[in-house]
Formats: sequence, C-alpha cells, structure tokens
Amino acid sequence: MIDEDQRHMAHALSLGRRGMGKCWPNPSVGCVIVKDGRIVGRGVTAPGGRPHAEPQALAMAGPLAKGAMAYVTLEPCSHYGKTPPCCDALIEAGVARVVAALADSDPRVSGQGFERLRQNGVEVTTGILAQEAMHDLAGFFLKVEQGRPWVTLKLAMSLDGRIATATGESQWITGPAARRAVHALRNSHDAVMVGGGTARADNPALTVRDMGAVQQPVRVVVSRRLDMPLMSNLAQTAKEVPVWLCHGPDLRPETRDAWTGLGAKLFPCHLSQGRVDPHSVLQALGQAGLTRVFCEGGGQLAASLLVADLVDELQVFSAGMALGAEGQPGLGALGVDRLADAPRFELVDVTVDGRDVRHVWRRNAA
Ligand code: AOF
Ligand code: ZN
Repeated sequence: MIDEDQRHMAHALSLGRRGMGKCWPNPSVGCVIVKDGRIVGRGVTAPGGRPHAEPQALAMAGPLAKGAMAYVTLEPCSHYGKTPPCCDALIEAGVARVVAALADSDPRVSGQGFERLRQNGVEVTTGILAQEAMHDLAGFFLKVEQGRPWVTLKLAMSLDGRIATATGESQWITGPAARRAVHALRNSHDAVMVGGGTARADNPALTVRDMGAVQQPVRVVVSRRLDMPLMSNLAQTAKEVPVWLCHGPDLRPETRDAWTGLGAKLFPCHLSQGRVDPHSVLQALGQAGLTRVFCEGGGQLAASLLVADLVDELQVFSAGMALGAEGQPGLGALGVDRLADAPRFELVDVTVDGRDVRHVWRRNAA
C-alpha cells in the first residue's frame, strides 16, 4: 500500500522530471510542501539550475510553510553557492519535517544538509522512493561520482535491426508517433549526440520540434577530423543552438578555425583504436556540465559506446519492416565472439508508439 510519504514523494518526483534536460549542470529536483494533508507549495529546479526547488516551493507556501512538511527528491543543499543554502530557507520558514528521497553526493552537501536540518530541530526522514529518485537523478550522480553523464542510446530500426537500405535510404523507417517520442526524449536530455558519419549522411538538425517553446538540447558531434560540410544544418545554426564537437588530436588548424568561426565549441579528445575514445568524449562532456546525453547513432558511435560499457539505457524502436542483410546495420561491430561477452541489458518497459514498438532496456535495472 502506498503511504502518505510515498504519495507526496511521487508528486515531487514527477515535478523533478519536468526539469530534466534543462537544469544542467545541476540536478532537476522536485519539492512539495504539505500542511495538514494539503499541498501548499510546489517547486522544481529552474532552467539553468537556479533557483533551486525548495525556495520556489517555500515562496508559494508563504506563511503556510510554518509547521509544514517538505518533500524533496534530493537532500537540500547546505552550501553557499550562487544562492543561499536551501536548508537555511527551510529552517527559517519553520518547516517541521523534511522528507528526502536521497542524500546528495556533491561533496559540498553530502550529508551536511540533513545534519544542519536536524541540528535546527527539523525532523528528517530519508530513503522514500529512493530507487525511483536514483534513476531520475542518475545523470547528476554519474557526473559527480564518475565525471561522465548518463547515456541513453536510441536505435530506430527495421524489425531485422537495419537503419537504412544498402543505398542509404532511411527516411522513414519508424512512423510519426515514434518520431514524436524521440523528440520528447531529446527534450528530457541535456544533449543529443551523433557520430560524424551520421552528421554527414543525414544532415540532421538534432533539435526538438513540435513541442512548443522548449530549451533546446546541446548538439554534440563526435568526429575525429570534423570532416562534415560547413554548409550543413548543424554548422549553419551553431550560433542559435549550441554545437559541441568532440574531435581527435589530429585536427587540421583550418578546420578548427572554420568551426570555431561558425560558433561551435571544440573538445579535443583522445583516440583509441583509431577512433575518438568514448570515455574521453564523455569525460569532456561531464566536465562541461552535461548530466544526460541522448545518442542517436550512428552504428559506429553506438558500437563504441556499447563496447566501452558506457550505455546506461537503450531506447529501441522497431518498425514492422524488413530490410534484409543488405540493409545497413544499426550497430557496428562489437567484437563479440562468445555470448558471454555480449553486452546485456534488462528490460524495463515495452510500449507501442503508433505502428512501432519501443523497448526500453537498462544496464542496471534496479
Ligand atoms: C537543492 N535543490 O533544487 C538543486 C540542488 O551551484 P549551486 O549553488 O546552484 O549548487 C548546485 C548544487 O546544489 C548541485 O551540485 C547539487 O548538489 C545541489 N542541487 N540542491 O537543494 C535543488 N538542484
Ligand atoms: Zn539548494
């Protein structure tokens, strides 16, 4: 049976999810203030990461926050950053009890938020819906603890795992409902990432479309020599929506200057086995503040992420269409000789998107 604490925490988590893809480098936290069983305040971390969730919820609650309970998806912060500590705001407002899903692993906070609240007479309960919160905030935790963002890999394929015909025709394998779902996924990530081959072949915009006015994700291209046309959609719109390019050490200075002149931001990365090293790419992106990256291919980049064990979630859209062995495979070679060596995932969701099926697989489904 779901108790009161879980019900309010589920509400706070749903608020937090609204900010996903918009708050980086900060986590998208949700906060609900409850007084005598009534919701008197709600907040979610603002776009760009500040203000935090709690002061917004407290502002909505006003004097009703006195003696109330605050449900937060993450430990309230205790540090003076660009804003004063949320703990102090909760204490000053007279909140009687704070219920948090998880402790913050940011070393500036990490347990000290709870301690400060307790020392000031606030009752603290932790661990409510911790698993759900762990998934929603996983990108932030990965960035703090491992220096890299969460990676969701999308594959949109024929039922036999092909992403294009032998002649390169790929539009469209999946239908409009699946493509809308992809735009919603782009919207819940900080960045959309593709390899140089896909950027050349598809000339993609990689923007979120038909979802109203949204904050656009950063567009990341991984390409050793950045040999994409300077007249491409990405190049020509780099001043409007950020384009970040992860390249190898052997970039020609003219190429670097041309892309920089167009407004792109360049990230020099290491190579491994002749390709841009995916660990190096993700460390650079984590360093730059990203917490959630949505990779849309191509097959080479997807394979190198899988081989490096850097895919946290797969979103696989399968269309009712067969393209045969002559079609282009969705994944490049993985070097798997034995089944025991194959990357494995756990199924967490199956949905029908119009005429297509979507399977969601996770690396470590809790
Ligand atoms: C909260 N509520 O809504 C969020 C928190 O750089 P600053 O000062 O904005 O602090 C960022 C840190 O605050 C971030 O690393 C994480 O530990 C925490 N995020 N904390 O109390 C919030 N977004
Ligand atoms: Zn805070």
